[in-house]
Amino acid sequence: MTRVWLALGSNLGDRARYLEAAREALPDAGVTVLRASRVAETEPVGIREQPHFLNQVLEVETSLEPRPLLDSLKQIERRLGRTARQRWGPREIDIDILRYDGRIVDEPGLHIPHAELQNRPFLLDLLEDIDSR
Ligand code: PH2
Ligand code: MG
Ligand code: MG
Repeated sequence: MTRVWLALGSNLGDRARYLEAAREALPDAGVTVLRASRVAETEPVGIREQPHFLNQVLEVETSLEPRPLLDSLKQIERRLGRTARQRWGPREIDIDILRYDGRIVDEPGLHIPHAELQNRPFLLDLLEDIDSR
């Protein structure tokens, strides 16, 4: 089992419900949620003209390797009805891998630690928040 940190994000539709649905879908994908941060409303980064996000960070445990984990997370996004495809644009639900144990992965479409982690203070904030849980 490996300790992994995920970020959930939503800025379309019933944002809180999308985060909840993502949390509920993880166990069937072989991902156990150990701790969840608070849910934060955050200003959009990258493309600023879009609705505010709800973001949350999860500490999870899984036996999936990074690539199969990524595939499973994308499958959950699709199943929950993610339609938006624009890079950094609005989306119903986004599930990103922030950290995978201490592993560094740099492959097409898969960068761990998450490439934007240091540019999104709210993610660092939520990672810290988890430790108070
Ligand atoms: N995700 C993005 C682009 N911009 N901004 C905030 N506040 N939160 C996000 O999760 C986010 C974003 C692309 O994944
Ligand atoms: Mg993202
Ligand atoms: Mg993503």
